Amino acid sequence: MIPAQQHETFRRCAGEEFPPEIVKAANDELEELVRILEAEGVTVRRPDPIPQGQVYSTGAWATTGMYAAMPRDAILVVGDQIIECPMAWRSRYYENLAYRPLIKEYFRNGAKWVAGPKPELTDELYDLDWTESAQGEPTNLVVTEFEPTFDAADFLRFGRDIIGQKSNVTNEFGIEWLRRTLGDEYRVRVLEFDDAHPMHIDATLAPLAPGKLLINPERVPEIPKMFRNWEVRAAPAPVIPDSHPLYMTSKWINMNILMLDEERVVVEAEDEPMIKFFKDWGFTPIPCNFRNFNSFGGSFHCATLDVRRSGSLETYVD
Ligand code: DAV
Repeated sequence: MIPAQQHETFRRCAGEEFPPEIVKAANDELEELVRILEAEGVTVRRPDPIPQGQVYSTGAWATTGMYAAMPRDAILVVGDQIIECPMAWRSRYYENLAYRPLIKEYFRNGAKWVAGPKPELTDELYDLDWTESAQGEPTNLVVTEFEPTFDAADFLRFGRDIIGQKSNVTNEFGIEWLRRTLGDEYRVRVLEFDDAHPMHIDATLAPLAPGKLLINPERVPEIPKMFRNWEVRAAPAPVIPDSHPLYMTSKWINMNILMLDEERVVVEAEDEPMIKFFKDWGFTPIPCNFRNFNSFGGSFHCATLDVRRSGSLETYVD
């Protein structure tokens, strides 16, 4: 995930405030994204800021918050259900509250609203002796099976099929909780990729349209059988320079695009190879500056959460 040349920065700055000039630049980019989405006919709703600097504690531990910039991580929307995720990071314990005013409103208008079991996040949830797994060995994950945890961004929705992965924030317990909560109408299926530090599936696979899948060529050496009837193409290599700060993500955040429908795709404005790639494939790329936002660990998919799309529930994969 975090590029090697940024590890030192992460160690030095973890727990500190993000540099204000990058926050400001990222905010400007977010406003640009809102303008673009609205111009394309999307209804955009924003969360309410919640204080992040205040210390909070469950008794077992105490921390401050991180941010509420990535609705895709905290909230999972499947059909008419809104699911608040039991997230594994202590610094993200209250992130859901930023979305509560919106969720209450959606609930009043008919949505179903459920929340994962509130996790304890005690030391038993974390493998405190975690080490990098050896080449060719199964990936060591930092979360244990102490209690269910997952981030919504470890799941992608393909109609009836919800495709997810185990990661450093999503355990089997959490996946099973989600499977039973969604019930028989959905199939929750788990895939494994070549990713030494999995956290979120949305820089590994991206469904673009029925039958069209974008994959990360480094992490998906073999196309999963369920996509055998799909046209699958590898994302072009990222062009983010080494000098650009990426606090919580790999450069593959370049493939964290947002599909508005089966043709229109929001793409980072400086990512010329990606813009060309989509044009060549018959899509309509819509460029938006987002590189400063990328520094915080996400791009267009992470920064948004589509709560309402038209269409019916269908089966797309084998
Ligand atoms: O490099 O795979 C993606 C994070 C998106 N929420 C990565 C991190």
